[in-house]
Amino acid sequence: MVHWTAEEKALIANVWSKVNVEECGAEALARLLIVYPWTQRFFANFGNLSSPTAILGNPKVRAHGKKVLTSFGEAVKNLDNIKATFSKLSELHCEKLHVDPENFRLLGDILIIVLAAHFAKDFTPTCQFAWQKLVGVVAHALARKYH
Ligand code: HNI
Repeated sequence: MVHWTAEEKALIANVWSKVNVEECGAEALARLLIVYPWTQRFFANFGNLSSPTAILGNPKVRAHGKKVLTSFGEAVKNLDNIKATFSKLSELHCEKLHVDPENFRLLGDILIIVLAAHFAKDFTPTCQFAWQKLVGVVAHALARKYH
């Protein structure tokens, strides 16, 4: 099981307490779809994704980004129990949606970039280390049903 130091927990909690899940979630999902365009194929029913402007202004992308980051927040609240927390979601993404687990890693890295941009002062290398570890554990937990 992953071990979290008290410092890592504090660094994660501090940044999370400042996160606006609607704004950051929308930005993270939009960036994923723009930077890694093949991820668009999972969202064929989201309407117009034909350009960065269209993606950034797409209300379905916004709403889904918020949903995803809100769900990510469950990991923040359950750092010592992430696998169980995402067990059902892993089933959904693996068995129903067939999302390639590599995409969980890509979204994690995108989230790091969004947080670094929004919270530059707080996002020290040590803080990034803790977050990098967190997005890795989340990606692993979501991919679990593939193993
Ligand atoms: Ni994901 C639906 C959480 C990464 C593709 N996803 C969800 C839902 C949650 C969620 C919550 C809604 C479930 C429900 O309706 O019961 N997704 C998460 C989390 C991460 C993540 C916490 C990573 C941190 N999802 C990804 C990635 C992709 C992805 C990387 C594809 C690139 N997710 C989907 C798709 C759906 C989805 C597709 C269904 C969308 C819809 O409503 O049609």
